[in-house]
Amino acid sequence: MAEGGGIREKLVAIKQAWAESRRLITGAPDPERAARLPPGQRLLTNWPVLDLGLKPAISKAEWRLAVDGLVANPVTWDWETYAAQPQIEDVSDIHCVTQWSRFDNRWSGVATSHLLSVVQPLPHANAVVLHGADGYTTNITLERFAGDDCLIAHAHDGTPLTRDHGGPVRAIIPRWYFWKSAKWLTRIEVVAVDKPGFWEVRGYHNEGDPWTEQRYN
Ligand SMILES: Nc1nc2c(c(=O)[nH]1)N[C@H]1C(S)=C(S)[C@@H](COP(=O)(O)O)O[C@H]1N2
Ligand SMILES: [Mo]
Repeated sequence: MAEGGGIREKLVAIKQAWAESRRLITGAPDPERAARLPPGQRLLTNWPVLDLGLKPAISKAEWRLAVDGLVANPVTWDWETYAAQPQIEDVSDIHCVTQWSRFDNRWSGVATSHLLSVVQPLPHANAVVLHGADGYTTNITLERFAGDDCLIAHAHDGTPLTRDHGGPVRAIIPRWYFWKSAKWLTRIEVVAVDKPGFWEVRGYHNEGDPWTEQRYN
């Protein structure tokens, strides 16, 4: 009985420790995860689809990415040229202005810093306008666009981007709200004077930092 009593004590101690750490309680505060969730956001594990109701169907064969405006070396990449560029992976969190966030998205594609090194923005270039094949546009400062977590992405968690999520290629700008991450990316316009995009002219903030809730202006 002495041994059985010892086991019982251990089991009680384990469960007591669980109670102290609030183990198994759904929604128990997890400081690490809470610190990653910007104010006013809730965490999802699924991945909602948001767009203007128009989802262009673009095959890899017909897809082109034009980079023009204030650059020394404008380019138009077809799929083969894009795929031949150095590829990177980056894991980042999505924060949508409609209050959902999704952690740990693994993006594959070409670093925006690499793209900029190819096209060589001119000294008076300050911002880029990303154009989607659905007519969508969004603006970002050149400095933010050049961030080392920003990609021209073709895959998410190892799977080619679906048409719903902006395939074959979309922008990923992790430190801003997700509306800055243009889907069906076909043109990057480098400009001197910031040019508000589709949502930016409709009341969304010109920047979009989730941590200071730059949702609307
Ligand atoms: N081309 C294009 N890109 C877009 C949009 C759009 O309507 N068209 N919507 C933006 C918004 S508001 C969000 S929240 C995200 C949604 O991306 P998802 O559908 O992959 O979740 O795409 C952004 N990029
Ligand atoms: Mo959005």
